[in-house]
Amino acid sequence: MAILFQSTASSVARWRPFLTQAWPDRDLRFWPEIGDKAAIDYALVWHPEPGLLASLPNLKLILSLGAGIDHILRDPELPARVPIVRLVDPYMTRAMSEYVALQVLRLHRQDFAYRAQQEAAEWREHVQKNAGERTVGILGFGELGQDAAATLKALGFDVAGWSRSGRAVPGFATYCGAAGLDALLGRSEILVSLLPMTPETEGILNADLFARLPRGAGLINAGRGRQLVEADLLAALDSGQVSAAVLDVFREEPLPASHPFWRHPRIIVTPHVAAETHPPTAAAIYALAIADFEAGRPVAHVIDREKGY
Ligand code: NDP
Ligand code: OXD
Repeated sequence: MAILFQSTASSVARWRPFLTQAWPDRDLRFWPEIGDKAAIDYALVWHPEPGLLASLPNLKLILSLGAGIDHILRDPELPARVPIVRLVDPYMTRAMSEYVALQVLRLHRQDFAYRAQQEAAEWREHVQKNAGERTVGILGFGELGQDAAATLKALGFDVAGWSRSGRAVPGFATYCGAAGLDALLGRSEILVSLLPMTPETEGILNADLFARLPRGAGLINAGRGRQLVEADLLAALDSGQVSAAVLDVFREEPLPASHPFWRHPRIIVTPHVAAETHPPTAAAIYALAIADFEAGRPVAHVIDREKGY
């Protein structure tokens, strides 16, 4: 009954004490020293190499070391029968809301313009709206999107969300489908993407979408890098259709040093840190998931492979 932890070497060192505390009596295997594969029942993984999970003949549960599970689903040999659990951790959710609030305020308060003016020692005021006069549209209105929305609402912003189902969320206008996306984009001066990576969301942040935003809108992408068509963003920044962008996720990570985003005056790059997995709280969540599984209770946040998130 062993539990495998697979991630980078630095993550193994960071997680080891918390996993040992969560399961003092279990046989824990830390990648790459995994021992007898047949003994492994559970696997906690981040970007597992293709074929690894299929090579564990008695695997019962796959647990993602993040909220997203695209890093698992990309494996063509992924065992079809094994449930996949994604991470929903209030600690991480709050971290994402902090990030979104910081970046929305940066765009709302015209921080890009004032930073550029400081470089040029230029003293010049810009007309400033109040938060209540600004709509923030959130693509992906799930765990992270809804908490970010509540945080922004507390700051006074008008917030609306777009999701697959369009399910009602008290206190917010919600949209779904192509017509709903159109309606949301039309009113979003700041657009935040917190979408999971699926075939439907790949490339969704493209020229056509930017054209439907109010002119000069700001963009924040903390979902996944492959959702953004990078050349379309650069063109939209050049034309002024998008005034500035804050990007936390990229098609290629780490973002190559030669990438134009690093030096663009109206792009802020953060290195996929909007909401990092937090080992102390996450370890307790994984322990509960495995305990529920072993007791025959329903396990929370098992993903729907059909939907892809
Ligand atoms: P959830 O599953 O709780 O929410 C996903 C939301 O996206 C849901 O509202 C869902 O709709 C909506 N959605 C999915 N597909 C579509 C679609 N095709 N069209 C419209 N809406 C869609 O996920 P989380 O909020 O926990 O996480 C979201 C993503 O954030 C993760 O998958 C990951 O990619 C990213 N992330 C990034 C981090 C970072 O540090 N940058 C950290 C953590 C996560 P519905 O409500 O109808 O199901
Ligand atoms: C996640 C992430 O999916 O950090 O949790 O991107």
